[in-house]
Amino acid sequence: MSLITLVDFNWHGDDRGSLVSLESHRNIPFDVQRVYYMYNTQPEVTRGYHAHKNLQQVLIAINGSCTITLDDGSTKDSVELSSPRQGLLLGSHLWREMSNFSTDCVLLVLADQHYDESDYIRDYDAFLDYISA
Ligand code: T46
Repeated sequence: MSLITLVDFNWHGDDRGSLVSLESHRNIPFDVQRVYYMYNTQPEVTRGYHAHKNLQQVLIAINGSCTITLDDGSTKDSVELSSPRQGLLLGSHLWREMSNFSTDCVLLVLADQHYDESDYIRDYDAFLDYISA
């Protein structure tokens, strides 16, 4: 089974441009508690290298593109995000890496929890121990 769950957002386009709306419990499957975004990430940089104990997120490349690789300890899957009309649903207990950022990439993230460093598992062996416990 693939670890990649993509959501296609409705968009409103006309001769003025395009608009996408994100709403909790409509096209975002949780209460949004936090929004953050990454930009100015250089193509040779890889981010992430962690998992979460209890966090749901939706990742959207609202400009440019990047690759997300997910790992549940036995399977690895990758997806390129390159559309502001599509989000990647990202649950807990998945090791994540982000790479191949285009120089113009803006990666927007909606999260269902406030920032909490104690929710992070930043060591891969500790992640394997955590999910097998
Ligand atoms: C994730 C992937 C997709 C904060 O102070 N508040 C925040 O809300 C976040 C997300 C980060 N930070 C601080 C913590 C670090 O000092 O910003 C710094 C960079 O964070 P980090 O190294 O965790 O960034 P990424 O890109 O490796 O991971 C981020 C999220 O942290 C993570 O939850 O799932 O994006």
